[in-house]
Amino acid sequence: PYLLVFWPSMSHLVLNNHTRCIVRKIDPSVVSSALRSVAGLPEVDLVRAHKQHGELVSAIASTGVTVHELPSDGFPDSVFIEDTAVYAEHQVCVTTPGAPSRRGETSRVAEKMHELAALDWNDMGVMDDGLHVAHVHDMDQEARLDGGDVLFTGFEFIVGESTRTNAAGANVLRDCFPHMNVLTIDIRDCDALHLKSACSMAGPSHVLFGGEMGRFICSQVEEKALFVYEKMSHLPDTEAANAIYVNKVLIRRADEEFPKSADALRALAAVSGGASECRVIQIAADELAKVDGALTCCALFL
Ligand code: CIR
Repeated sequence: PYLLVFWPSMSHLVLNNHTRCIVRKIDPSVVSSALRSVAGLPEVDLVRAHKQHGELVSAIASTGVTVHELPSDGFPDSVFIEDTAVYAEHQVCVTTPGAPSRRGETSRVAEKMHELAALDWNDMGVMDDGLHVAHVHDMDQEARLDGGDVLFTGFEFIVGESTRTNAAGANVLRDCFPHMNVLTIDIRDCDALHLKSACSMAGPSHVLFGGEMGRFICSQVEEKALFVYEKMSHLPDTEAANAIYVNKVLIRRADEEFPKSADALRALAAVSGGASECRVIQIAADELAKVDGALTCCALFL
């Protein structure tokens, strides 16, 4: 890996300039029919799930982005909108999710992306290059890609090859973003669903990892990444490492949900660009976590 001198400020620019976020309502069928990797956990409590999701959406809105909320369209997992598209630098790649039951989720998301691209992207005053939308299924019928397996660090993509995302999926990302490094990590032997089940960006040039799986991903990043990241933080709990950093706000799991990680979580704001610069919002999200939902999976930032 090598370090470009302008790298930290580039990452800062990318992570702190989001203007829109697309979220999706929770479908009531999440209780009976959402995919879940761990059998035997209690059922999702729909009332609590709505409350926690509402708090997350409010936290997202407080970062200054315009929030667009899509209907759930009867899909049990559609609230996990992150899996249906990847965005970076004016380019959207609508995915083909790995789970067959989730493929129908993409049409509503694609429709919204095309609407934004056609109608008002250029009015945002931030970008002058429009918004481009590509579809994985147009590029490779065999490719499978879940957005939860894609970590965009600001300069390169880190992609987990998982039970949901295949090598062809990572290749489509390379085609979609030809000027960006796409490194892959085989996580099929790990015990969480997606790459971002155990890592996320906690600030510009600051990657957060959690648990055993996080240690493995971290070692792979050190070996394979094109860039040296300024901070690599590690938490004892895998799930606590899934946080949202956007526009100088860190939205992360609540202290009381992960007492073992609480001290390290509290320290994050200080390293994510200085405590005064980074506002922290704690969110409890254990309801949707019963069906493998993390914080990042409920939002698509543009
Ligand atoms: C699934 O198994 O597809 C959903 N129950 C959970 C998806 C979570 N997605 C994410 O973290 N990106």
